[in-house]
Amino acid sequence: MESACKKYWNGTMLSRVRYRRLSRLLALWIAVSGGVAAVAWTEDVAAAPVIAVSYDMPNGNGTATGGFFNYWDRDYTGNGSVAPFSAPHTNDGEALSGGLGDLTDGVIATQDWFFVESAAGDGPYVGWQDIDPRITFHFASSVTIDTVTLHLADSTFSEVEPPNNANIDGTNFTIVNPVADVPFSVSFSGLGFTGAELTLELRQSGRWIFLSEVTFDDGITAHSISTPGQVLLLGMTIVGLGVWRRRRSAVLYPSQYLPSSTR
Ligand SMILES: [Ca+2]
Ligand SMILES: [Ca+2]
Ligand SMILES: [Ca+2]
Repeated sequence: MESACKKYWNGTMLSRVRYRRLSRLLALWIAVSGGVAAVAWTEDVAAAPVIAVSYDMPNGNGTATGGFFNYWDRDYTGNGSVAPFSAPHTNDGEALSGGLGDLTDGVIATQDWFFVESAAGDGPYVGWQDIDPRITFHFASSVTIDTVTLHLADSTFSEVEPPNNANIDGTNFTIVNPVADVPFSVSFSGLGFTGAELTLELRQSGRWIFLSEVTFDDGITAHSISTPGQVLLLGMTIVGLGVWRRRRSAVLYPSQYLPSSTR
């Protein structure tokens, strides 16, 4: 009879009650480990980009303003203020509105302007010579923006330098001219902007401003774990809890104390 009430645990003979207690603790450990590992498996996901649906600004300048090439937003999809109004937009400084172009096409210039620009005016930069460009970005609805990033030229030719500062939605930010004269990006974070329209104004240092892209992100960091990891860890937790509950009942009401008809 005694052997029916004993179990072996790691080579040691245990009473059924102790065995169930131990297995209950093991089940609880598995369940808790699953939950803890699920938390540990959680990864931060980068803040999401915010996409503009259009922007308005003065077109870039070119040979008509003394440029070596033409630095227009030539293929901008909206309207120009000078006939024939649609692309190609080949008029220095004309008002562009209602479209997208070089500043939001995902192409970030990594080379100095004289390698990538041309007389055709379809290079990746927009260049302004005698204008402090005021650029108004429009979004499909009210958005949250934490960070604005500008992708600018900083040329070995001193005629092209970063702007002195950027005014974003009424707040001024100083831009330091990097020591290296190569294209670079500069980000302004902690903006706390909410709205459907954001204005960016660049103030010249007295040189040409060359800008190839403007990006926005919402600064909201999401948390996620991979799907296989979720399934595995959730499974561990459920199975562990299930076994723990069964063992807990068994320990509360050990079978030897139950009427023989229920054993
Ligand atoms: Ca671009
Ligand atoms: Ca261009
Ligand atoms: Ca520099």
